[in-house]
This record gives sequence, structure tokens and C-alpha cells, in this order.
Amino acid sequence: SDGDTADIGVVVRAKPKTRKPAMYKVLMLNDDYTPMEFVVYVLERFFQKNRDEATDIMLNVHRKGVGVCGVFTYEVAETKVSQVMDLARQNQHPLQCTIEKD
Ligand code: TYC
Repeated sequence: SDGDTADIGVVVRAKPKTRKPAMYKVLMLNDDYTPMEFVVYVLERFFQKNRDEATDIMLNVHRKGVGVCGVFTYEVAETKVSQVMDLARQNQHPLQCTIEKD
């Protein structure tokens, strides 16, 4: 047997098929105008944070300038950023978020 094909002809993989996907942080950026309550709402709605977690993250961004909302595969991270930016734009807030490879 060559390690990929058993003698009876059944294909078996020599290596595991799956690979851990690359992961991406969604970062929230501070600004001077977006209301704190809007940022908390965004973290609850799109990042499944409870009120206390969302408030902690928002205040950390407010003080430090940037914070991590969550870590996701690329497609999920991109979707979260689009959803946040769309809602911010609709509400005329300058809130920005972005993606960074983990
Ligand atoms: N700095 C904003 C204020 O004072 C609050 C804020 C927090 C804005 C986090 C954006 O990502 C942000 N109203």
C-alpha cells in the first residue's frame, strides 16, 4: 500500500483533509461623534455581546482608540464589517470598523 490507497482499492487520506481556516479580527475604531449607546447596540446586535460586555468593549475603544469585536473567518468578518458600516451610515454616524488578520 502507498499510504493513500489501501490494497482493496478504498481511498484513504494520508493527511487529514481539513485545515483550520485563517481567522480575522473585526476591529472597531473610536471617533468623536458616534454615540456610545449606538456602539453598544452594534456590539449586542452583530457580535452577540451582552450589555455589560458591549459596554466594556465600547469604553475600551473610547479610551484606547481601537478594540476587538470578535474573531471570525474572512467571509463572516467581511459581512460583519458591511453590516456595521451600513447601519452606521443609515444613522449618519462616522463609526468605522475594519478587518485584521489574527
Ligand atoms: N468616542 C465616542 C463618544 O465619545 C464613543 C465611541 C466609542 C465611538 C467607540 C466609537 O468605536 C467607538 N461619543
